[in-house]
Amino acid sequence: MSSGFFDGINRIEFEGPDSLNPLSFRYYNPEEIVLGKRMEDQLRFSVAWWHSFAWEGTDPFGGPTFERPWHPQTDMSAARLKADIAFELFDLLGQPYFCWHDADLRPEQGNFGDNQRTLEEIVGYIEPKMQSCGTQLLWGTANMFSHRRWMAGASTNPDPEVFAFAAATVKSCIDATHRLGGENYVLWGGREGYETLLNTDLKTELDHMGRFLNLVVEYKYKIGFRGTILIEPKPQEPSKHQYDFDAATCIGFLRKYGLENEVKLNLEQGHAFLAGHSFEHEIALAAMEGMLGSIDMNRNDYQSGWDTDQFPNNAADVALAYYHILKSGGFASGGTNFDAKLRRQSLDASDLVAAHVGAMDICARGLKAAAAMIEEGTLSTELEKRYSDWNSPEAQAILAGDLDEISRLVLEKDINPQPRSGRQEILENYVNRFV
Ligand code: XLS
Ligand code: NI
Ligand code: NI
Repeated sequence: MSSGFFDGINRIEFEGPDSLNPLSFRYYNPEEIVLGKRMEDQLRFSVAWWHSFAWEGTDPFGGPTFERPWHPQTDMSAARLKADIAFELFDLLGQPYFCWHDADLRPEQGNFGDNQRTLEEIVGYIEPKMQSCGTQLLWGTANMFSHRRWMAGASTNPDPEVFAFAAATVKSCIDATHRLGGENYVLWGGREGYETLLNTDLKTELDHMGRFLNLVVEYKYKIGFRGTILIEPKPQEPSKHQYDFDAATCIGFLRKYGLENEVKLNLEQGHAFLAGHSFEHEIALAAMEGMLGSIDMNRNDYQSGWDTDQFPNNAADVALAYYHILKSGGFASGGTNFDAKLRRQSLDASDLVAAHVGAMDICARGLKAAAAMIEEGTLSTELEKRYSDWNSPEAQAILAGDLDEISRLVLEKDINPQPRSGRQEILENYVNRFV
């Protein structure tokens, strides 16, 4: 029985690029084969429970704007109604995956025992819905940043009781993820960082964060959870500085604490932007190290300097992200999670549907463009050409030499390198043929 929230909206169908129906897919055709796989299996779309259902439309200056039937979210009957409506959206979109934080699923109870009990209760409510709807869990995670107990960090908190509370909370969330067949488990450390170095012992905090992550990995094996553990880089916001600054910082952290073969990265477009990187930079770097796990596909506003979490709508940006994902072999356990929220004036149920439809379509366009660039091959050929001089035995001898030998070689052969074009505009023009 439907809740009526989406009344008047039918299941979204693929109608092709000429369709004028705003609630249809023009590019996302789940069955179409892209680089040998169904498009749905390449993209692995996921709806984020927090932005789409838990967030009430607040901003730093204003209260809730949405007034959904399940607001305020203070009791378990609201949590169940929210779940009913979430699955109605998954059905409308034909959504293969979703993601949650514990705090999105059920109200905060104020103590660990009740938090764990109500989480189990709502997981028991969701489980049969997943079976009938066919939507799977991409990842679960713990919200260890909203409640005031986390204000000075979770695993990096100076108070050992907060570390313990965080460990117990993550255990309950991995248990729930495992029970629901989740394919990954995410840790994003919004409060794992600092406001001021004046009160912060960097070494103690980082060592505790490293120990915490090792506890998580040990527990994963203990219960036989087969999903991938992911951490999510972000440079700042809400903390002034966050330890998981960007992909490179996270990779160094994982190596330091012996986790480089156990943990991968969940990369978010808006976070890359905040770190002063492009999204494809973060993806290419993680992929190069074999640590690309999953992506949060949203965008930031170009004029405001914070994480505005908007739905993606730029085919060119998205195409370059998927280019690097496909180049690295595509997603394994990861997927494309829309960690994106409506604008707070977008009040209608149709806005929520349209946001996802548009995002899925733009990602499908980007994916197809990326696949076409790979199949056509010019970018790869150009890249190989640019480095091809390194293939000669003389060039390899340079890498094997010492500084004395190399300097003799430069003198003997009178080496005097002539700069060559980087061909950037030609390559950019090439990419624009596909997007
Ligand atoms: C916040 C993060 C968060 C994580 C999950 O900026 O993107 O939503 O994805 O905790
Ligand atoms: Ni984010
Ligand atoms: Ni995210």
